Amino acid sequence: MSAKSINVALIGSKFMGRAHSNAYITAPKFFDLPLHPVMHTVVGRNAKELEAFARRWGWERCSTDWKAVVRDPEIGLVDIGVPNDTHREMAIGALEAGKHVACEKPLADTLDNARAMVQAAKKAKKSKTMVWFNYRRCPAVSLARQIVREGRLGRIFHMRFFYLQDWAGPDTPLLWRFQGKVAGSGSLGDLCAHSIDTARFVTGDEFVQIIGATMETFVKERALLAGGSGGEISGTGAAKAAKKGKSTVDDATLFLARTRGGALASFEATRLSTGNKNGNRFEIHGENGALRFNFERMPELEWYDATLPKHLQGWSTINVSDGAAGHPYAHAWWPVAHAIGYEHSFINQVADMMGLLAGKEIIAPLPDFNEAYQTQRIMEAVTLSAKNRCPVDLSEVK
Ligand code: SOE
Repeated sequence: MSAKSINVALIGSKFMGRAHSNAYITAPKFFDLPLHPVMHTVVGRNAKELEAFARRWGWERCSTDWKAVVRDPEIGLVDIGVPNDTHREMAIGALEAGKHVACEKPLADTLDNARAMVQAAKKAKKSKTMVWFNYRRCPAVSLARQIVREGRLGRIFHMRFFYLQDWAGPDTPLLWRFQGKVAGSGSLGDLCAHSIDTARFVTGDEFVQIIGATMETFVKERALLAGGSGGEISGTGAAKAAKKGKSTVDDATLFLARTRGGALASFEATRLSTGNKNGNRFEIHGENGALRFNFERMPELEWYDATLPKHLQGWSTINVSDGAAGHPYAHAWWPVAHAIGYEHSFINQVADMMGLLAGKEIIAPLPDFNEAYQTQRIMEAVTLSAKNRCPVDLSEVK
């Protein structure tokens, strides 16, 4: 099949740079893509490191000048995988150059910057935008959405989302993720953004009010990394640098919300829940059934059918890997119960991105900038609720 192709420019060569590069390499091998992603240019700050990255991951070119790259007439898709404070400038630059734009979550560091990105996207009529809320493309999460859309839960009373990590102890240095002017927020934007997006994705419900919220910075100061505040989570060795810097983000966020459908929602996100490594979890309780998911058991979705005779009711565990059963994305991967992992949520996303750009039907909706902006509004409402210790109606947050 002579699939058409699109030249991709990836901005970012750290954690997300690797996850996205792997996805561009692998998606064409497992999916029959209507559009082939060509790994044209990778952009980073350090030329020497970047050349090694490009060689390892198969990028044809590399550049330290993102402004020139987003204007390169050969580029069709610009993919932004760098810290949150640079999303706005890069995305708007790419949109003004007529490119399609993919951007890592959260959409931006601040609501104002996110809004500017949405406005630019609206003006750029020929450009499509996509945001990497990758957990939508865990097969179990997409199946949960399908089960809700089939009406099997009935009226939803509770949704409970918790994203529990424990990598940010006092020994973790002052990475960019702890600097409010770079990240915008800590656990809220980094972790809770996923939970908020997943809640809206799976239930199709919308938030009407943040009833109450609290945000906590447990570790007030962290060791400065030699050579600046870069580094990723993997750089969290016991940095015993003498100098320390102030952490200006939340380590943990908890909030309660009410939804348009009348459900009560509770959210918890923390980087200090000792023993939990990447515990992206949810429970959704309806009149006729319930769902449970824990990313640390990624292939599994737990289902409770409350319509069965009482003596037969109990939690069942669905291994969401059966292509013959129509499980989302399973057709592309291995035989049932041959588990896939974290990187496959990104590979599945590239398959859907290429489908979207080719105008084809895709497996799970891809959030565009406006969709991701709704999550950013909810994050802002949470921040206001925590700061002012009061309920915040979403109608007040434009
Ligand atoms: C760090 O908390 C992090 O890498 C997040 O930034 C990702 O979005 C999440 O998928 C894993 O944890």
